[in-house]
Amino acid sequence: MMGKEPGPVQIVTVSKDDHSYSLDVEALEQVLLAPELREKHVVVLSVAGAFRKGKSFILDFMIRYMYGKSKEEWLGAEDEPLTGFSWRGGSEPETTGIQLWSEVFLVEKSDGTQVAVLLMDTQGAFDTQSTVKDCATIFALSTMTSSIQIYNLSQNIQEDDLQQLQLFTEYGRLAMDEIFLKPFQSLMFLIRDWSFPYEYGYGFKGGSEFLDKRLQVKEAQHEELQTVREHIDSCFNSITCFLLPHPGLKVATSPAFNGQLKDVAQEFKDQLRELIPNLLDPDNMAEKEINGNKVTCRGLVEYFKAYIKIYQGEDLPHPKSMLQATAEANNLAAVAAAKDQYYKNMEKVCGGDLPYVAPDSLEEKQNFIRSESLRLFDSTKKIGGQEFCDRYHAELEEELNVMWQSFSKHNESKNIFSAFRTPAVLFVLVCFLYVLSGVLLFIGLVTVSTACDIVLLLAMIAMLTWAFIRYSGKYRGVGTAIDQAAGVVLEQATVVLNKSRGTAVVPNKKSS
Ligand SMILES: Nc1nc2c(ncn2[C@@H]2O[C@H](COP(=O)(O)OP(=O)(O)OP(=O)(O)O)[C@@H](O)[C@H]2O)c(=O)[nH]1
Ligand SMILES: [Mg+2]
Repeated sequence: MMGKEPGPVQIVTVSKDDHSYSLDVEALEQVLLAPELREKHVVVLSVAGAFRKGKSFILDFMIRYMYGKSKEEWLGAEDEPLTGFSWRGGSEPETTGIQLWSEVFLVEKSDGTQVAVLLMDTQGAFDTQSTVKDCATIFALSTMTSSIQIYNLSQNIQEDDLQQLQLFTEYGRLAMDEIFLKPFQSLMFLIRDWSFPYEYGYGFKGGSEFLDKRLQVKEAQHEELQTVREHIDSCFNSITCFLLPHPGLKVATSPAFNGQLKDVAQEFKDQLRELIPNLLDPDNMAEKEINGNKVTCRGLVEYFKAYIKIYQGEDLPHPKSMLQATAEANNLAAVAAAKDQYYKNMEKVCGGDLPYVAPDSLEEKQNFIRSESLRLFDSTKKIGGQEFCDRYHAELEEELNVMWQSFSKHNESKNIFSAFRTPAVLFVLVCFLYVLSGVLLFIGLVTVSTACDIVLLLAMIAMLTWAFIRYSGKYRGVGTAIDQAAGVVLEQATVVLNKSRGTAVVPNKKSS
């Protein structure tokens, strides 16, 4: 970025059309691969959370601090507009994808080591254009690549804020190769517009007390609430909280407000003076670590490339909206119950060791059991509406068809005749050839009679081989071949018999 004015650099872009993500490697390398930076350990501070809640705004004060921290009044002049990451009023989302501040700040810790500080701004979650997957991906990517993640919330920590955090961090954890006990580093809940200073005072102290209360796991709590808290606790090395007061009505509502301090409430400015120097104190900032090793600027480029690839691929499951996920679970449970009922009832009719059932009667029973099972599915109350339900109904029908095929085959295999079809055919063939050979010999056709004997011998060998295969279960391929050959013989014999009968007797009646 030499020679250029520092500014925001877009490194991850989310496509609005097909919701795909792309990493601008060149831009990322320009930020991180400057010769004086590339081997330095990196601290990445990211701000993430719902859209339109002042994320870019607070980051711009951090940028001010980094440039003016040597001065007593780093917060700036009273009428100076606030610049940096693009922020603005209004209801429409502003920041998209992930942006970095082009200038990486080199700071020195008290032990003399230098670290590179990178500021990261992210797209607001739950805006009008992004899917749950988009939001989860941006949040996960920024959590995975940052050492300090600031979770920007408005007014309070609500249970759904914790649930979203759980979903997003889980999505991040899923993409990591190995699961470490604590996959991420530091998380800070930044509560904006804190309105209850009489309960918990502004700043870190009140924040810490408030957080302890909110993240407490109690015996009496519902399991669901406990799991969320335990999950969040298991994901981060350290969790802190800061309560920030309301910045004043001009900041929140005036279209003409452009960041000048004179329009910002005094207590907000006071708390910024506590928050930002503390957050950006070189000794407080944890370097980015992956797998227990500190990451350099150069290493971070590689991690970015690897992580984005995972989110570009199709391997990860798609996080869904709460309604959709619940509807799916509901419908799947109903499908499972219906299938279970079908299976149990069919087992009673023709399962396991029960004797062979005539195909007609079995089909009739099956039709009844099937309609009962479909009725059970239809009568179960399900979330998600008719269209959604129809899809699972069709799926259930499909699965019942497959089960029916299998029951019907199983029943067929119990038919004694079909089990002994091959030996019966071979036996009749042997008898027939024996008689034929005798007759031929009697009328003097010795050669033909010998040929008959040879075929007879072959049929007997086939019969013995078949018996051996059935008994031992070996060489099943040969067994199938013998079955097929017997099938062909039977078919031909039937055709011949039918022909001779058909000309003499009634026109053939369709067998059922
Ligand atoms: N109520 C309130 N408004 C704030 C605060 N900080 C900034 N704002 C206002 O909130 C609006 C949005 O600020 P941004 O910084 O653009 O918000 P953002 O979270 O980055 O928004 P997106 O980039 O769209 O996600 C601006 O009008 C700010 O003046 C705050 O602490 N409380
Ligand atoms: Mg923004």
